Amino acid sequence: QRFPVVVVGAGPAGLTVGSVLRAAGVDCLVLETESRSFIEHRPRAGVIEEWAVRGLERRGLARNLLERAQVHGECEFRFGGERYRFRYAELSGRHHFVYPQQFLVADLVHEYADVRGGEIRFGVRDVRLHGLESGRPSVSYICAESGERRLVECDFVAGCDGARGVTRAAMPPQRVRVARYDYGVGWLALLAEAPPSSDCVVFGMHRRGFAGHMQRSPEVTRYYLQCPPGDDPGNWPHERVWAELRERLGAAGAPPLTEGRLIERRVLDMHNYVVEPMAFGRLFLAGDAAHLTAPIAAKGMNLALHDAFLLGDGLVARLTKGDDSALAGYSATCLARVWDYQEFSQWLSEVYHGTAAGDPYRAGTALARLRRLFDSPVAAAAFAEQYIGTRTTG
Ligand code: RFL
Repeated sequence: QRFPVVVVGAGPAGLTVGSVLRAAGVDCLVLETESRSFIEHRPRAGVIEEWAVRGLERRGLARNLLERAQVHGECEFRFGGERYRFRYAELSGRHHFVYPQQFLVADLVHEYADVRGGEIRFGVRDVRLHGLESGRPSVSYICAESGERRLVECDFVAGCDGARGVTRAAMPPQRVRVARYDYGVGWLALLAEAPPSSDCVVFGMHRRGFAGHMQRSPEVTRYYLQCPPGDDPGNWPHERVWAELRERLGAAGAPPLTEGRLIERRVLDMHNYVVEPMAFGRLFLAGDAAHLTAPIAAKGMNLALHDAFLLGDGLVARLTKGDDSALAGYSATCLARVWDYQEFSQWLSEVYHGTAAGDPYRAGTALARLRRLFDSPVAAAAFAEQYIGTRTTG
């Protein structure tokens, strides 16, 4: 069997690449280890930057999102027992769209497969890439139904299989550099069956650790609690979670938290990596497969979409017009935004975690960064630009 493009992974990156290809009449095959139902119900991200929404809209992929997403232009920092509203839309002219990742994935699966006629094979096992440096690469996998190994020939492979995928490992170590950064903290990621307790995202900086509140839908709210890396979620029973959230998000005049059943409780160790370059031979990585950004600055899915727009457009230019220029510049263009977001994430991590670091020096500088946002209009404008991701374009 032969397809011009094989996309490994049906996350936001892979499905967007596939949809862009299908819209241009380029055939492709998407391989996914999980089932359709699993990926359409896997909760993760929820905050999408306006430029990414517009990118989806231009490619005909944002109809439901634009109808159903909440639009946000403010966030709130709580520290020293006080609340500080930060009105970033007033400063940047841009908003965030709150739309759970699984809804976007479901929309993209529908558009790619049901509307644009693209093929997805679910439940595949043991995906392997072959001949990436030749002009005729191929991908093989174990088929879910038959248990047999199948081989698909192609011109290009899009490695969109996320942080735990296999495509990154197909790049020879001597040809890529992997830069890593470990924040040394964990976050307990929670989903509560409860309406939001504020009309915007809330960040709590507290000597006991960071806490975050993010709307997902009228019925479900995401919370985060800083914890030791590798902590056991079993150490966090319902009562302890809510007591800690109340303490760390407490501030004068803040509305009380609306409690609810915890439907997700996972410990995420905060670390990042960046693979450079994001291409090897006929393989192009996109999204978390190429770069992981801990959810500190809510950037991961946005970067995945940015890569996918560029990769989809680049593959279309190459396969329909023989124009190689976009693919040649793909890695460098993506990495400019990736490193910009990495730096912001590192800066923001110190703001969130410095207060609880047990080091008065780090606590002092974290507080200085926070105060600067509220007493320097120039610092506030710069923060707004990075928070909403408007500086870099493409
Ligand atoms: P995904 O979404 O991980 O999709 C990869 C797909 O590949 C499949 N797969 C394979 N398929 C075939 N063969 C293999 N060998 C395979 N191995 C894996 C997987 O099953 C999956 O379907 O990667 P993609 O497309 O690059 O998208 C990246 C985003 O999912 C990720 O960056 C975000 O979820 C990060 N993130 C957030 N990003 C934001 O922009 N805003 C947020 O608010 C935000 N919140 C979050 C987040 C990530 C979180 N977690 C769980 C780490 C909140 C959390 C809690």
